Amino acid sequence: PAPFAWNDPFLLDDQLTGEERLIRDSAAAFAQSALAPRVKRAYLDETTDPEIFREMGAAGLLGVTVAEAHGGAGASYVAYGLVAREIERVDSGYRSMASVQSSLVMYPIEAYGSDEQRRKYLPKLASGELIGCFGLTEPEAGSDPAGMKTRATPVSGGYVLNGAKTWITNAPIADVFVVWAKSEAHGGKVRGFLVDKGTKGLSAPKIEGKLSLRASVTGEIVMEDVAVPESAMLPGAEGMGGPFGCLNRARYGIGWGVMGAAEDCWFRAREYGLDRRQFGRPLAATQLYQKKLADMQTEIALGLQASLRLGRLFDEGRMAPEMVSLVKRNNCGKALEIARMARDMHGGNGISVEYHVMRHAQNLETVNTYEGAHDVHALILGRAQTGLQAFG
Ligand code: TGC
Ligand code: FAD
Repeated sequence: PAPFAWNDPFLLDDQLTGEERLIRDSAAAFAQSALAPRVKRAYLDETTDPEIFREMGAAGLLGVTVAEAHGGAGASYVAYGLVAREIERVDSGYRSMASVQSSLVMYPIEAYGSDEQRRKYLPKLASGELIGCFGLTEPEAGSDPAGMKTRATPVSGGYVLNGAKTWITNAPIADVFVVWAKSEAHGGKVRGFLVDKGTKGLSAPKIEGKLSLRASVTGEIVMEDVAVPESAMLPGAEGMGGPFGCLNRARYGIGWGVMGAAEDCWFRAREYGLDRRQFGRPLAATQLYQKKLADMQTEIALGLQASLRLGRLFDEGRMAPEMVSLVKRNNCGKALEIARMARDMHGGNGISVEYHVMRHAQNLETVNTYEGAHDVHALILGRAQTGLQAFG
């Protein structure tokens, strides 16, 4: 029989191309050298250093799948997933910052934008000189974003935007806001607008007091008679397919990312159990402890294989959104269970920021909710197999 690699049971590494391994290794080096040393302080103080975007840009980690001609890295969806995994191994908030920039801001500009919009924004978003955010959720429209109230009213030469978005990653530090609104000039269909910081009537107050994802800043977007030119509208997207097209990419990256956070919890729980002795032997020598480690190993190995398969399907142009729901939902749910378990296995130490596992568990509460809550993805999958819509 072949030897068993306990920390890579299905030899994931073997299934990657040389380029994917290089990108993975450079993301890992960046995450461990630039992000890991900052995370405890950032989490405790609830601060986000905007400089991180420029550092990620310099490391080539923004816009991984965006074409080189548009300023991105032109790499595969698998490479993008591997980057998300390495960043989230440190903190889900850092992965959030990167995935919003790449999948929710650069992607729609590349996929739906005009040449002028691509030239104006993409190179600077790739370098991290500009920070982007994505405004879909509203105070009264979360799981049901089609219920949004934000309106675009046509005026001479452009539109006036009115409405409020909430729970928006990066908003308080953003330079460019991708905002989704119902356009009166398009029969009430949802259209995307690129709004620059400093536009009159636009503000983005920070949401204080989060107990999760504290290293990533979150805010509102308030729009009071915000006038934008016609050229601010994304020409290539009309209807909810526009924002959902972006969400497919971000959700896919989250599927990989949460496995990074889960692996960090698993490896830490294993180490802790080997070092910590009670009743005259290592905790890791007990049956219950080993069962928990086996559960973690199993779910992570399966979750990574699912992510890899989905990434390959993305790269072949064969992704169906339901596949993304299946992987986003399952990987988030399993990662959250694993992080809570790792917290328990660390005993009292598990509640300290020094041991990292409770920070991951708190973060994963958000990740399990945003980009489609766990149960909402169940309803998407339920609809796909019964033909019956259970949302309403
Ligand atoms: P439904 O009637 O199913 O569809 C309406 C239109 O949208 C199209 N569509 C999709 N297109 C592409 N990809 C998808 N995944 C799509 N899902 C739907 C669909 O074809 C249809 O098009 P058309 O042309 O026929 O009109 O939609 P619904 O209104 O019934 O929606 C139900 C549901 C549950 C699927 C949807 O609303 C949903 O996914 N809710 C979850 C909301 C969500 O994910 N919000 C995320 C906000 S962004 C965020 O959280 C960022 S955090 C990032 C970070 O910090 O990392
Ligand atoms: P609700 O929709 O009110 O759901 C509450 C609960 O009800 C959930 O458990 C849900 O599963 C359940 N539920 C809802 N509908 C049904 C149903 N039909 N049947 C059964 N159960 C149901 N949004 C953005 O647009 N951009 C961002 O950058 C962004 N970043 C975020 C960052 C953070 C830190 C957080 C917390 C959120 C962020 N979000 C962002 C918002 C996020 O996408 C929403 O919180 C999420 O979609 C859920 O919406 P909601 O909070 O309104 O919950």
